[in-house]
Amino acid sequence: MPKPISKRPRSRAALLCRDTGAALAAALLPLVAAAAEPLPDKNPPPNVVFILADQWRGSALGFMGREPVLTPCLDKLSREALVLTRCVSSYPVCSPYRGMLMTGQFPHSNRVLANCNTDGAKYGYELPATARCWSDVLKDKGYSLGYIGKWHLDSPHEPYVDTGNNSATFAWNEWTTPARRHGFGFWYAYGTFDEHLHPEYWTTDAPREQRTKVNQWGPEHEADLAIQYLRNEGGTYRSGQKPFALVLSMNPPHTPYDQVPQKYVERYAGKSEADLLSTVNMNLTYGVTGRKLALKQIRNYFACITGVDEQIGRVLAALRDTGLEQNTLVIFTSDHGDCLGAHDELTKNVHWDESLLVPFLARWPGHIQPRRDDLLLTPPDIYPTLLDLMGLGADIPGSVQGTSYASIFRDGTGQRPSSAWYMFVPNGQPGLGRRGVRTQTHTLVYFRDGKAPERCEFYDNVADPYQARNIASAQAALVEQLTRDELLPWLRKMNDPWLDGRSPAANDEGR
Ligand SMILES: [Ca+2]
Repeated sequence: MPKPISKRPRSRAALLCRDTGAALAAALLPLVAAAAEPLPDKNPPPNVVFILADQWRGSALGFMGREPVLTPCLDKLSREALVLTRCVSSYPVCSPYRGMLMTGQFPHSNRVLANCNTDGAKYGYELPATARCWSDVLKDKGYSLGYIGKWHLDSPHEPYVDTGNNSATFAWNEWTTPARRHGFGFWYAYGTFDEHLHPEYWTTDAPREQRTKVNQWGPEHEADLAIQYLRNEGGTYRSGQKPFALVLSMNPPHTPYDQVPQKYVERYAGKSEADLLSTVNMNLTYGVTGRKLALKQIRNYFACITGVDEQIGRVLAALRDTGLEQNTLVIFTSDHGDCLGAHDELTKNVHWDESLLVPFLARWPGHIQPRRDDLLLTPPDIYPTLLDLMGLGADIPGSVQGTSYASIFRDGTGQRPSSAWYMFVPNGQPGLGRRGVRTQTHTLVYFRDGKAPERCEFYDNVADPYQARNIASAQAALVEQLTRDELLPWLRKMNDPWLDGRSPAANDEGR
């Protein structure tokens, strides 16, 4: 309901009193009243800046005090934001995470069951053009939408685009047709492409054959563009009359880690590799191969993170300088982490915390109480939580399967999940792979390949923070309980074909 018009001059005067002094306000009051100029809504729709990194593990944040990584800009943001200390990626690899982020659905429902590439294309793994993404909702609500950076939600098709990571027989990168951009009117993006010092983009109007090739570190280039989008000089990037949502999707700290400006590597001068890995028990959780990889990569991994942190700082400064800070919801997170050799795992897409847990910070002054919270947020929850926070709860479509935790975001109140789910699906075998749960204290994972007997791993993450001792046999009763009370309800909720095959221990319950 609009407020009575007669009250508006008084509130304008009140504002002026605060900003410029009572005398000036009094002098201007008749003028303001006579003009009857419409005032901005008391609760104008918020803008959104969603910053997504790739392969940034949840422990690699300076303010968390767990790894000696330098993230001064996020350290500052953490004091102004809600920080989720146990945010779970659930299916910790690129396209499945991104599919869930955009649709609010589980992978079995949104058709992004594995990475988008030539193999995945055989099974139709890509974001459907018909999906109702949160960006589609915002577009219908009158938002201007911009997407900068990595998208990775389209299958490559022949003839493959001629980029460095596509060959004649196998491809990753693909152009996103305008019809598949889900409301993003400003487009400066690519599918997936890992030459970080020489990135390539398709612009809004560019055809498939025309890429913009850049000789600048990707995150820095993309931050430059994001800042221009925020400033919007001459209305070049978006409608100045509309609220906006901007996604800034930066590929680093994705491999190859050595493609990073040297100035960020130099921030770690004087520290040995052993210093940089000092918070990790190398003997307990690293095999020979893993230890070698970790020692080789850790400096550059941290350098990538520090460089991206600096770009985030630049974007946040531009938000402040343009006066947009107060009414902009800022989110920073990552699609998954990286084991980087821990547990002898070379990379991601596994159940270990280094792969599974991601950073998550959300800032909206006056609307989200800055604090730390151990909410077990999973990717399908982001869409409904975002819209609910923005006052658009009634516009969340029925297709969304995640849960809104807007009330927990605001002030910590509300019902919480007792676990987060975990999944890996081999291409074309939706009932196989791995399924599990991460609770506040434990990790439970089942492995099924259709050949060897099914097996299970179980970790006490409190007594054993490096997840080094599988206690599935010793704690069989607890495994059974968690399977029955946590894992199976998740699998039923997502109608997982895993349930049709050979069962986890307690799968007969409830059937
Ligand atoms: Ca990724």
